[in-house]
Amino acid sequence: MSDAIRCMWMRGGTSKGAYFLEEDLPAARDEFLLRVMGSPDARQIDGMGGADPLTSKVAIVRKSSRPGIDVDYLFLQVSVDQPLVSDAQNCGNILAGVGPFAIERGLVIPTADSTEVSIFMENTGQVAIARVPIKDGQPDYSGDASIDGVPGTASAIPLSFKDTAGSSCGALLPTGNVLDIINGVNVTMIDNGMPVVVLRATDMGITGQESRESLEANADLKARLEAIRLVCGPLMNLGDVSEKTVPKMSMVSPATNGGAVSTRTFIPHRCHASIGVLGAVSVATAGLLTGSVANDISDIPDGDIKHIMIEHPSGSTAIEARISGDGSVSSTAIIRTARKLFDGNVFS
Ligand code: NQM
Repeated sequence: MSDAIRCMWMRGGTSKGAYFLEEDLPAARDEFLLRVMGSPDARQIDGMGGADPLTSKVAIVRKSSRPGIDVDYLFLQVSVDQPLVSDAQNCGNILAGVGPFAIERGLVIPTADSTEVSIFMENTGQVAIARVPIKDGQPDYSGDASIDGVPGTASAIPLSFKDTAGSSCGALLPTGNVLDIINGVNVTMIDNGMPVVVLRATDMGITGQESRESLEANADLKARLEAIRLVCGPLMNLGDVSEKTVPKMSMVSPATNGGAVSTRTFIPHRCHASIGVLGAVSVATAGLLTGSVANDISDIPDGDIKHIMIEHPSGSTAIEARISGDGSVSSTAIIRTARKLFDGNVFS
């Protein structure tokens, strides 16, 4: 293959990847995407991928035919070192680039100085609303918002989510329990937009303040996490997860920088440099649930609109959670930023 395919490279939140219009993709899609990223290869030397799961991501976007929805977004994770392209998870960071991309490609006509883009997330069948700042009829990427894990500032793109409970697992608590014991370890299996197994860091023999590098070098910890994950997958209605990137494994400990809780998250075989958007929403939700492994160590603010700071190796991520009368989370929101990095043709 050597065809030129139209592609935009964007940073979305704390991730980076290739954005395509669905109509531009060849029929042998997965084979093409593996060639584009340079997978499988730990260094992705023969492709555009950044040798990290967070920079080996793809968004496929098309105009939506669903009532009230502007665009449909399919997220694909291209494995770095295996010949795998997976749609088994969503990505709230790459989502941050979808609104600007849709405007850049003319799928959404911008209005005034900010435009709302409604996005159907095909991986989980749910809707997100992105508010994209506009200048001179185009997305305005420059601004003064900063997010931990990304140097410098850019314009804020608020993302809001509704009805994310049970996105992939069918229920917020797929086992019906707020706490289960797997391989002798207390866990909370939860899905509020991203399937996550929440564990206490101390139960896994770490403090929860270690660096990404030192956790990735801890072979014993990684083996224990993976053994627990493989048991949790079927219990979370995800089937055999040995070749899936869900559930994520988030080890929690008390916050040390004024946040609600501190996290170290495996996604699932590399430790996240920060934490995924929907992963953070799921961990924040676990912190709200009495009896979960995160509840008694999370410092949750009062009120029906809560700003919950999830600490991670690069700083923290603030989640806004709206609580309904019955105490459940009715909607969540987060500020992300995005940047157009390249627009042109990619070759396979
Ligand atoms: O949880 C990484 C990321 C993600 C996913 C991952 C994400 C989310 O940081 O919504 O954004 O967990 O694989 O891009």
